[in-house]
Amino acid sequence: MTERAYIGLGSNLADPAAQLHAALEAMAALPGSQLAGVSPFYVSDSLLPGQPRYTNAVAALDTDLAPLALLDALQAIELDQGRERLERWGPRTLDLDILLFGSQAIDVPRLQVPHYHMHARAFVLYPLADLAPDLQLPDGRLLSQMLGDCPFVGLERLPAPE
Ligand code: ROI
Repeated sequence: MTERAYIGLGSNLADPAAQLHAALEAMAALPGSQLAGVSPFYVSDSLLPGQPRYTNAVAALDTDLAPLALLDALQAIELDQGRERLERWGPRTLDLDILLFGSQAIDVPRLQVPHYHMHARAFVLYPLADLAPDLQLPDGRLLSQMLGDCPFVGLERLPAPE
């Protein structure tokens, strides 16, 4: 069955915008998957002090992959783009998070969907709303409500590339 997954992308090392573009190309090439949309890119300070600023975006991916197969594929893309897991929450060349997977709620050790922290992160919610303003989470929460609780502060929306 094809499901629409929303993937959060983030990078704060090694030309972050180029990292995001390369990741989008790799995601578009995944088996049984089609890139259905990409938000604008946003730049913001790291939630942790002392790190370079992050570039973030959200992509919509229509995929026949099962959730854990998609997770494997996204982690392979992260590794391929030089991600090293030096420290938890450390700076990274590429972070790919499954935010939503259709209307499924998933809670296994490797994967929790909806992503736990998305409701509090402007750099996830605003690009997600660019793609799907009327989205509803599996538990019934409306994206529009979550936006109301998460001000657009410190986010800089980059102009669309040519
Ligand atoms: N801060 C921003 N702005 N964007 C991120 O993607 C991001 N990712 C992280 C932490 C370190 C929590 N801060 C972030 O993992």
